[in-house]
Amino acid sequence: MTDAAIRPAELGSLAAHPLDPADGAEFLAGRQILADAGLLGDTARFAYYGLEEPPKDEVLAGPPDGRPARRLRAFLIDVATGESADVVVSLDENRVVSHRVLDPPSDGQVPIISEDFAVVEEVVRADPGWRAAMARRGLADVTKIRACPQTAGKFDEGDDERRRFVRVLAFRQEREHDYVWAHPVDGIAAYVDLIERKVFRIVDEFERPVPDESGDYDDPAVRGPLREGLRPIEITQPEGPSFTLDGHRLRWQGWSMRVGFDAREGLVLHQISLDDGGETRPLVYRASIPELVVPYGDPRFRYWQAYFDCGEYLLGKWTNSLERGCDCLGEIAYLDATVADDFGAPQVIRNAVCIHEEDFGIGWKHTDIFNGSAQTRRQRRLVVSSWATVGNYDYGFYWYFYLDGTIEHEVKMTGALFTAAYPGGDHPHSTEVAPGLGAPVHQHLFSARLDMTVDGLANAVEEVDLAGPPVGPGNPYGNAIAQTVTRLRSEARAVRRCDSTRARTWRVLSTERVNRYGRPTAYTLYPEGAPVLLADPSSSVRARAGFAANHLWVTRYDPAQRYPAGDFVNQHPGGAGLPAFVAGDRDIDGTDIVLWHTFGPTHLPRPEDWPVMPVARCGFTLKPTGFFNRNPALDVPPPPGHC
Ligand SMILES: [Cu+2]
Repeated sequence: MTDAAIRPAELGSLAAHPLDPADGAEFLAGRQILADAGLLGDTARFAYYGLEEPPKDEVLAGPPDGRPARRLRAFLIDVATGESADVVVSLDENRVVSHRVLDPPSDGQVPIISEDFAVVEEVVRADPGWRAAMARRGLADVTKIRACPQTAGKFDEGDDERRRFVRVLAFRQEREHDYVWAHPVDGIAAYVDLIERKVFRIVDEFERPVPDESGDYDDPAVRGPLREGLRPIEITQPEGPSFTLDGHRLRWQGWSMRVGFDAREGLVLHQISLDDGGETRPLVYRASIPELVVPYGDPRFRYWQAYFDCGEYLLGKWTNSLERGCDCLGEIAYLDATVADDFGAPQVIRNAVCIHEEDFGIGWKHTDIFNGSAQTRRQRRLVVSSWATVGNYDYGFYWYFYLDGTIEHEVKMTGALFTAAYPGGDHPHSTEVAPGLGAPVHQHLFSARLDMTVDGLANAVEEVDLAGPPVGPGNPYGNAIAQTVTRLRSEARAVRRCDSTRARTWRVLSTERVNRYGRPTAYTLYPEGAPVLLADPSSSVRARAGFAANHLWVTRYDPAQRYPAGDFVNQHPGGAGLPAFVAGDRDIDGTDIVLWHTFGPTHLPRPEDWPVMPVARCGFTLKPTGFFNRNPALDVPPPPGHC
């Protein structure tokens, strides 16, 4: 792409609020500032480009002149030299605000860029050593081998420290439509230096036959005949939906929020609040899933396999365009998203965010045996969702808002398993999912960043356990169940794990407001309690994904602390992010705090997950706990005409 193709739009930006995502005009204006500052030579690429959100106090105070201050952050890389920089530009002041050149051995590398994928395939196919290794496996025609670049992680590999590189696995694709995940070429990895554009090492440990059975589920011969008997389900809302969308501001049944988007985090929600009898009560200032790590448990030559889908691959950039009737049913409102390509040029993802409401079964119901009352109310929920495809997996991120004040986050995981040749026998690290085809065990560990504002900025966190105390004077018959409430007063003390044997939850409370019982208004985080990171404490991935070693972290709000594994995750040596954030052990009692919650499955693949995986779900729930004085859904009217 030539520079002439990229010009600031005539139209100007449409951003109306400081938290609105950067739009195309802004990306181009920022790009011009970077070009004028001499930072965009022919070999410069954007590894990240997005809104640099203003600090919270500025947003809450409102812009002094009524116009939001707009800044953009870019991670730039010179693909000829590898020099990378973290740059912030001010669109209002038309200048570069900060420019820091990275030192990759200590800072890490900027994320993978789109052109890396094409470069890698070209490089390995041209490499004589790799070609010879493939020929030995009977794969002489390298045009029929697809290269799958994987982030390198960080291991003690001597002089590789300064290289920007990926480790490349191979899959056979004999015909254009072959499903490559069915045909892994196992035992070999090529390490490709992305700057030198060459293979600098080949690890060739073993050879196994390439599994041959097709997994192409588009092929009727593979899929089999389609089942019959599914009659139509139509969802109609004759009076339209019950929500309103004004720019990025969404309102529904007392809920209010701003729907944002970022190339790294994907869907971001801001300023979630609830209207309670005419009063706007804040709950969450910002909610997102800023990291997702997928560490694999195969100890052989692919021991390094662990993807940080946000920090290394920019999950939001791979967001799908959704289709009404396929991805979302009912009365849908869509928001487009704008991301930047490698050259900083805006790319619009049409229908990136889906907003709709769903009937959700019974909300509450009671048949009273004494007064004869028989009442039923329907539950429904507002759904804000988006989907991203990162490599072999597809992830749907769903935020749900209910009539009773509950917030839920659900991730739906589907797509293709990452595969290898099955080693045979009963293998502890993988499952045979097709003849000779193995799927290694792995984890999907998400980090939710929940910048809480329960009835204001002054919040605190309590851990609540439920257990049966031993028989004694206070429990003579042994039937007692008691709650143990522990205030988590500092960051170090708030590094916690789930305990499902005690129904452990974490309560975020206001230190300034009480309910009619004199107790703090609160919301409670209900975790699922799946395992944290299973890698050994001495492992590289444990150092780099320290956040995933615990279910809960609480930090004092700091606008610079946005990413649980740190700003530059790719090839980072470890220790960044949450472990570093809490090292100062700041006070978190009665102040502006951020909750970080690790969740997600440990996935031992099943044959039923092949060739495409049925959606698996994970997530967490936030429920009002004395935030209201009674059931807030008592005012939901009965279903018209039926009950
Ligand atoms: Cu999985």
